[in-house]
Amino acid sequence: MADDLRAEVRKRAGMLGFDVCRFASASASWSAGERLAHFVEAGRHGDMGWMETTLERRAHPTAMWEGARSAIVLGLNYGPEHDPLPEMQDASAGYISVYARGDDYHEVIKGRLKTLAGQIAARTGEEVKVFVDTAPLMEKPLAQRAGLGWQGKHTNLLSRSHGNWLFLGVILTATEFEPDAPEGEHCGTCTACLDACPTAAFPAPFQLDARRCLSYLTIEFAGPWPVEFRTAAGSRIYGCDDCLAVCPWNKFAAAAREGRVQARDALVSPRLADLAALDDAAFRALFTKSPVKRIGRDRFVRNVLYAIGNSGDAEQIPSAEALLDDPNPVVRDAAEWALARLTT
Ligand code: B12
Ligand code: SF4
Ligand code: SF4
Repeated sequence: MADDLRAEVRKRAGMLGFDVCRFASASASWSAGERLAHFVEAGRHGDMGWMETTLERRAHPTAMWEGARSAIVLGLNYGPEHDPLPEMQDASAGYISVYARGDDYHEVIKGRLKTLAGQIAARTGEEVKVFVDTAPLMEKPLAQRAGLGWQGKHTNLLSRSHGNWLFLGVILTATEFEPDAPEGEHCGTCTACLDACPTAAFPAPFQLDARRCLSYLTIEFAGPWPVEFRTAAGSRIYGCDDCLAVCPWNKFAAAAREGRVQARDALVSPRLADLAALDDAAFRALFTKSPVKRIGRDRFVRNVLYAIGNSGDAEQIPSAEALLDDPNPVVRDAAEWALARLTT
């Protein structure tokens, strides 16, 4: 497809607020599908049963949509104003990961992808489909192929120009666009992310065992956690940023331009005692339009109670006591555990 259409797509992507827009083949073969199969066979997806049930379609873009020829991969920078990790020194506050401090990125990105995809379809007359996170498409290997960056030893996609804080979105199209050059790997001998992980979730560089990852445990996993992870979680109550935040490539990162993904004050170092007291309605009100809302009050309060147990702060005891009779058994178990940690 002519270079002028590629340039126009890039320009329109920029106008829609995307920080990067690059092109890749969606039909060329890759090894990512085999690696995904290995990940699932080893059980590393844990309770994310949707990874197993969609395995075949997820393995390659053309397995999901036979007609896919090109991928337009978009990146939206959600960089924080400053290194977020020192916030965890305040043990009476909860730590919400940077990606979840503003509006839900799915909502922010999806509409813009649809707008851009509509414009491309109008120009090419060919079919397009849009993806952000939830569909059975491996977005990171596609982004690497398009040259947005590379999958680091922590398995996330990072970039020489944006560091580690990029949301990804993809448009698949039946049109053949000239691909951009893929990005190579620039981790070298660095192991900062592997060393920083509080739960040793990397069985090897470039591989993650999601079952050990605090992002999985706080967001995806509904049950009571093994004690090993409760203590390792510290004050992390939604997601985890350690492996991203320690990466030396963040020296090239800039703060997010997009206001909707910037942090809301209420979601930076919120008081654990306030969060533990949230009922369903107050939880929904606090997390309106936030991705945190998706996990529901019970799972969130479970996370808050683990953080209370780790706080070493006797003033948190009444918050745990107040939840000993909670209707939810996982919350009750977390309250008992937190209380035992603070009183024995
Ligand atoms: C499932 C999932 C998770 C799971 C599993 C994460 C994972 N690393 O797989 C959990 C819940 C843990 C998770 C956590 C997070 N997630 Co998530 N998640 C996804 C999702 C839906 C699918 C990812 C997937 O396919 N995983 C399966 C594994 C097998 O895939 P993979 O990581 O690409 O695996 C590669 C490597 O393991 C490697 N590999 C395997 N073996 C070997 C061997 C060798 C020798 C080599 C070289 C490589 C290699 O090759 C594989 C294929 O490329 C994507 C959205 C999407 N549809 O793609 C978002 C996505 C990856 N998540 C995202 C984010 C932001 C996060 C968090 C940062 C959120 C947070 N702050 O808490 C954390 C990061 C944790 C981490 N270190 O990965 C972003 C990442 C953006 C980016 N720049 O990379 C995505 C792309 C969503 C989006 N649209 O923006 N996530
Ligand atoms: S997000 Fe946290 S727990 Fe998960 S791999 Fe990275 S550092 Fe480890
Ligand atoms: S911290 Fe080091 S090893 Fe990890 S992704 Fe960044 S450069 Fe690669």
